Amino acid sequence: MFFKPELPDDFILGTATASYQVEGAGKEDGRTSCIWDDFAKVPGAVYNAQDGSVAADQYHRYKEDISLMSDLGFKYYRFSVSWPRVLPNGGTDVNPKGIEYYRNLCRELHAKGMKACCTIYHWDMPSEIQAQGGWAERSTAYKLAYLAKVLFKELGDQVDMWITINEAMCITILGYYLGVHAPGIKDKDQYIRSIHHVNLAHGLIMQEYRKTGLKAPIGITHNLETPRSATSSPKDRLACDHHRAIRSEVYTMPLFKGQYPDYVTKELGWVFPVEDGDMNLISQPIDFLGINYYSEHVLRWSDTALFNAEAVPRWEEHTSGINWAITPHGLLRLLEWANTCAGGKLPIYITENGAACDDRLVTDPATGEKRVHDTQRIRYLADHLAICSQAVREGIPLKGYFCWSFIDNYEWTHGYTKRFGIVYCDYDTQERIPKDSAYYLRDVMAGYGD
Ligand code: PNW
Repeated sequence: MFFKPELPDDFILGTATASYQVEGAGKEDGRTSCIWDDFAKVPGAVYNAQDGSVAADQYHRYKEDISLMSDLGFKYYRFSVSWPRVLPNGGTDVNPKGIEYYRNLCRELHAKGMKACCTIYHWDMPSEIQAQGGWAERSTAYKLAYLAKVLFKELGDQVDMWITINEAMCITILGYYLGVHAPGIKDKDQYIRSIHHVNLAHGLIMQEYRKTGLKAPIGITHNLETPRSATSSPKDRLACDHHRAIRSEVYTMPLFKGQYPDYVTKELGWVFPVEDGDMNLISQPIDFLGINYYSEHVLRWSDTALFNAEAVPRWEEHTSGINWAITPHGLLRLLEWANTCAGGKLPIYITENGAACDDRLVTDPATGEKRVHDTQRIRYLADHLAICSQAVREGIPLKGYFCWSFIDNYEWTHGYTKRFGIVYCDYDTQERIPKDSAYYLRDVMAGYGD
């Protein structure tokens, strides 16, 4: 038994994917390799060395996918652009086939009465740009801004909503400090530099965009973390504050205040490679803030743990696929915090939320239909949508929600073993099978869902 989420009539419900995770066609029509193609080849980096060369084959099946989205009732599709498909080898020559693909995708969405939400950077950096230093180098920010300029020119008449960059935290911490995501670097100096260069890239893209006079809203998506303290002790609370400064505020404070957090610059003594004018570029007004949310951390102080914060045992149910705690109320706390940071008036979208579950494909004995009864995911989505309606009631300018993901896809280091889709992908046949959660969202979008 679920409650129907009470959402305003103009509240957007969409669904999301990212280029490397769904497109496939890794070597087709001029696309060259990206850092995830390379990382997948590093022994032990990715489950079974799986890569995105085929994935859910959306490059060839976008019409079928959009038709399914539209049948379910979605009005928005969030996708991302593959940098090496549009600019092979990370150069400056535009690949017409790459542009054609994204124009066709947008046209197909519009033909179905849907809107296109385009993320410019969702992690698939051309290998050549990494070879020149990747995000540790300032020049990379200018190279991404060049890609953005190309996209504004070539797709500006088609895209209804732009997102500059997806999850700076994952790009920097996972990619350059912990080394668990591409490019697999573990280097504190490169990590600190990468933070500033990703922030700068966002600012440069914003500057390019405002020059074009295009009117579609543009924003950035962060996976912000506001951990909850395990106890009420000041020390444990401090550990959470520190964690939040490192995981969230090194991105949000430059964006909203034009400065880096004191804890990081003064107490930790990190020196960001800031040049004159950078902070003004980074803090230009945006049209909305995108937030990706999966789970809330609970932390306590530790003298020995990284940044003095360590996780504690949890009581909540965990998702069956990836073992992340299910914490819908954490989303409300996060929205309240983010809304305060953003000044209280900036539209906010949840640009990703969803669950990896242990999905089983079954055949319905009565009808012979293939089905996936993903009850846990339905509950997860329903509980988070209920929080969205509560946030709206509290006056938070939350304008929409994109579920992650439309279809099962390449889950980075986990390869194809983790399924986040509301649509099941049979990777042997590329058959799409809507899971029960897809029918649940269909009912919500039709005005029911209870
Ligand atoms: C986000 N972590 O990634 C991404 O935006 C998606 O591409 C991804 O599929 C989705 O969340 C689900 O994971 C993350 O290890 C990947 O903390 C890893 C982490 C967080 C977010």
